[in-house]
Amino acid sequence: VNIGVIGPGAMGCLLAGRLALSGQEVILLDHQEQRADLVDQEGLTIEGIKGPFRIQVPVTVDAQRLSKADIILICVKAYDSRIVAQTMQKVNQEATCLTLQNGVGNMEQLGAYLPRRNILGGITSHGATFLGPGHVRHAGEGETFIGCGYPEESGLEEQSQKLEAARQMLNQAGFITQIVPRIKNLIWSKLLVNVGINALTALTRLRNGDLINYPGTLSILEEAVQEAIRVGKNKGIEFIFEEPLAQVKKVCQLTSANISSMLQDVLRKRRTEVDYINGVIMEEGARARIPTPVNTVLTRLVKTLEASYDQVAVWEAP
Ligand code: KPL
Repeated sequence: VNIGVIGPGAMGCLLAGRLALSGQEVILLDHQEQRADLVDQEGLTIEGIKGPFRIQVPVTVDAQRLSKADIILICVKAYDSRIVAQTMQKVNQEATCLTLQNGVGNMEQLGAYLPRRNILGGITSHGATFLGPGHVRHAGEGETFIGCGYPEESGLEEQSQKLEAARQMLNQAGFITQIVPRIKNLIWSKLLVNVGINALTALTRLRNGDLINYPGTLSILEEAVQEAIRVGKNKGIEFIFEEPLAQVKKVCQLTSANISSMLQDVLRKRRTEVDYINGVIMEEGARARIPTPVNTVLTRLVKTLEASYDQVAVWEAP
């Protein structure tokens, strides 16, 4: 199969690198010409698990080069999903589109522009840290689950063919992947993890594991996740973990040395995905009249942090 990966961030580079290393045909789409040229010439460097290795992958800013792709992996930040969907609408509507992005709302954005029968959703708990253009550290291994984004839009046979092709592609690259019938429950289950960890690490600059070592962050994490559980249950979400809060704490332990993706964004003074994580709980909570004070505060603080990147006051003790 001919694979397109959109977004040369930590996950995009990791996936493109490992897919290419396993002998599959991959092309990586970037939107920054200079960076694309650099990585196209120098290749991808992947450290950490199974690394370090360097692998040549074609990188382009020309979306047309994905017009023949059979499958496209969407690895941009959640706030860029719409522009990617609009681009692919012009370039290639036939490809299967797989999103493994963080947050809620990505499948919906893709489904607004692309044939819904082609949209697959998924979650992955592989940890990847961006070290520089084309340079990432594979920080932690985890499971990957995929499922149809819109199971009602196509026949069972078509769905299982698409899912099986995506699973084989990922498995061949060493990302052990399982197929599930309803991906929404998984996306919301992963959302709980990001609700508990991401904003708090971005605000405190702690690593994931430290959040449960301090009573202050531990109780904020617990309250944020409990609000999200209430909002999700009200929407009919069936969380895949028996004890979702215990699972979030387990992920803190399992990824204890990780710098969460939101803290990575803040350290690089980039926009974060808070609107698609804690912001979703805040908004869905307001719609359903479920109070979400903790997620509201977390969202507003992270938005303030983003808005004040260039205005950091440094106070010196007298
Ligand atoms: O998904 C993650 C992220 O950083 O976005 C976790 C699971 C919290 C790992 O760091």
